[in-house]
Amino acid sequence: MAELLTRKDKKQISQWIGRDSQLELLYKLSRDGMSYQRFHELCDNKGPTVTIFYNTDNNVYGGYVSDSWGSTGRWFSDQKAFLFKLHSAGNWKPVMFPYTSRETHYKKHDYGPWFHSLPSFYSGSIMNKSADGYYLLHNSSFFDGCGFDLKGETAQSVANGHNNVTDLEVYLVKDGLPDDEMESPWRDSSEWNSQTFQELKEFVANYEPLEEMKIPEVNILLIGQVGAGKSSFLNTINSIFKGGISSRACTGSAENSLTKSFEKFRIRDPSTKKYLRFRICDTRGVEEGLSIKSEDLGFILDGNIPNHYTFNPVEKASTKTPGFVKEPTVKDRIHVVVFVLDGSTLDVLSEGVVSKLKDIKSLVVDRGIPQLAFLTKMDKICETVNKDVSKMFTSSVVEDAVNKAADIIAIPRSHVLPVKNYEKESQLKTDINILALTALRQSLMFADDFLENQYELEQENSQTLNTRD
Ligand SMILES: Nc1nc2c(ncn2[C@@H]2O[C@H](COP(=O)(O)OP(=O)(O)OP(=O)(O)O)[C@@H](O)[C@H]2O)c(=O)[nH]1
Ligand SMILES: [Mg+2]
Repeated sequence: MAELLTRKDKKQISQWIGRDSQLELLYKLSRDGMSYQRFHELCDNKGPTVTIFYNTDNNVYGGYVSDSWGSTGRWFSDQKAFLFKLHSAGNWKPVMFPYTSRETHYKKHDYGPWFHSLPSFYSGSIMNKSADGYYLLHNSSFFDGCGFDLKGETAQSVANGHNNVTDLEVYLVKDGLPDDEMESPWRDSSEWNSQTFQELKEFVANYEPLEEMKIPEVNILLIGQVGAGKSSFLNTINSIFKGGISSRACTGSAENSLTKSFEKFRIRDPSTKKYLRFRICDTRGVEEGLSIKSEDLGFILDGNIPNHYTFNPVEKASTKTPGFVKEPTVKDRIHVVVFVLDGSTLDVLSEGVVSKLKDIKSLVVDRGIPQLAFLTKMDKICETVNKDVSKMFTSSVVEDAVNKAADIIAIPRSHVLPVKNYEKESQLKTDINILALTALRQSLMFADDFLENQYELEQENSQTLNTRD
């Protein structure tokens, strides 16, 4: 029977325990029954365990003990024990409640896994499954704060005030590689070596927009939530070509978007001193309230907004805006849109921001512009990637985040590219370069697809005109 705990949950628990751990399912209420005998048969003397409760309101919470369960009939005190919550009404909201004082858990032959503040079942409380298919677990002293620091939370905030569960699982905690590292990659990638880097760099350096369209460069628009790493991506690409860490666009964290204007950056290849044949267009971030306006965005996509235009949070751009391009041609337009998403905040992305991103997406779709998503800050969600960026495509945490981002923007998973921008580094790193250039190469290829469509359209239109003549 399938385990309910996700890889992300396991990773979080492993981080709280403080060492790389694998979790192996020992006891499962829905499989083994509400039986203290089965619980002790399967869990006694096995080693440290984590117990997870899944309540009927989609709250997931539990407890960890560093010693084995047993049947000796007394309370134990474990300073390494902790309680926690993982999901609140279906949303991932992990909080750990550390040990404070006194005893932490009770080991008796006719009790299930039993913590101070978090009981389960014992011989006097065992009931059958309810008619609705859930299990009524004991709930006196439930999250009353005894033994653990609940950080202001209560039974109400953690579990909606009740301990009726659809399941309960006990996992053995074993030392070992965190199981976010997969044996085979979830996406094929090139070798992580300097040859791959050079090939990608050459592709980008030699890129030319579709010849027939006769435009100097393609425009790649970066759009996304405030602080997602749009400006940092531009800096990352610029650093790669400059050969050292650079900071053309201002980056950092601020309550509202740090980038206030529309900037169409060009990048120069120092070896040829020539400008590369694309522009990376940086914009103000999407946020609730002072966000970039849909009308402004429509003008950007169509090529009406001039370079260096400063977004006005209260007034949208209009034909009276200085420099407004009244009759934009294909060279002024946006040729590919990249949604830049912060991979470390996908779970807490506000509904307001998600709905703004969806509005933007429909503007892009209406115009037939290809779309991609760059998922940044992968180093923040996966320790393995933080230590070694080349583990990006064997990290299950990254794969989960990519799938989630694809769902949010509603684009194919293969169009979501995980990246790691330069931020704390003082020197260039081949693996980071490979990721960023892979993302850029994909954007250029998509831009060419758009140009190809435009060219075909132009051809068809001129044929129609010729036939009429
Ligand atoms: N760890 C980590 N931090 C990143 C990454 N990308 C960006 N950051 C950091 O995130 C913060 C925001 O980055 P920016 O590039 O300014 O974000 P932005 O999307 O341009 O934000 P606004 O202009 O304010 O809308 C900065 O402190 C960056 O250093 C990344 O891949 N990993
Ligand atoms: Mg910015």
